[in-house]
Amino acid sequence: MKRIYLLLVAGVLCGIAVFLRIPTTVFSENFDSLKPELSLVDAGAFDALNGTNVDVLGSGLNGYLCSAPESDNCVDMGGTGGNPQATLQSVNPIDLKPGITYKLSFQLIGSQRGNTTSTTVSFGPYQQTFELGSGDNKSGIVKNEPVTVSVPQSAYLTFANNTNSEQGALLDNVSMTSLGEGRSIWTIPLLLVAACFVILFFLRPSWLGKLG
Ligand SMILES: [Ca+2]
Repeated sequence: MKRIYLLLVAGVLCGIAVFLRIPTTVFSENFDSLKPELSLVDAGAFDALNGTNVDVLGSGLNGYLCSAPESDNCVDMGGTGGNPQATLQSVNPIDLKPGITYKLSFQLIGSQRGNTTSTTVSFGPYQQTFELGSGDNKSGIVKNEPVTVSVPQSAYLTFANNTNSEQGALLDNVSMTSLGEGRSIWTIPLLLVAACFVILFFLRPSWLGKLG
């Protein structure tokens, strides 16, 4: 066996170990732990801003409107009474760092009640407006939309209803993961194996010969 191969293998293993990353969940809300209720100024990990309100729909309260792919509870971006034109914002800002890819997912579906809705989603550099027909359960389904920044910033995730109506788009399954911060569980084992190859490299050639 050529000894230099040992170093090459160790180098490759170290490279894999250093670049191996796992996604980390930085935000997650499916509204399912909330009690379905009308005219709420907060909904789980979100607050309704500026005196607006939302409805949490679910079992016993129009839960049938939370159509697939949504499930159990969802949020009606048009609240009830007062100012129903909701601006729903994450309670806490999320720190965004350069070099890390944040992947945003959420489900916005049409009102299911005959009217068209418009909802703007903002998060750091990401901004998108979704015009959804009543039964449109596809156009507002966003999965793993990558968001990156060039300078560090702290950003709120915001869903803003653009129409003054009590029948808004329906929101569910909001989540965000970051790729680039969390180490894989394989990192340490890979580094240990690489270290073994380096040790073999420094063994005396006569010893190594006995290994084949
Ligand atoms: Ca839900």
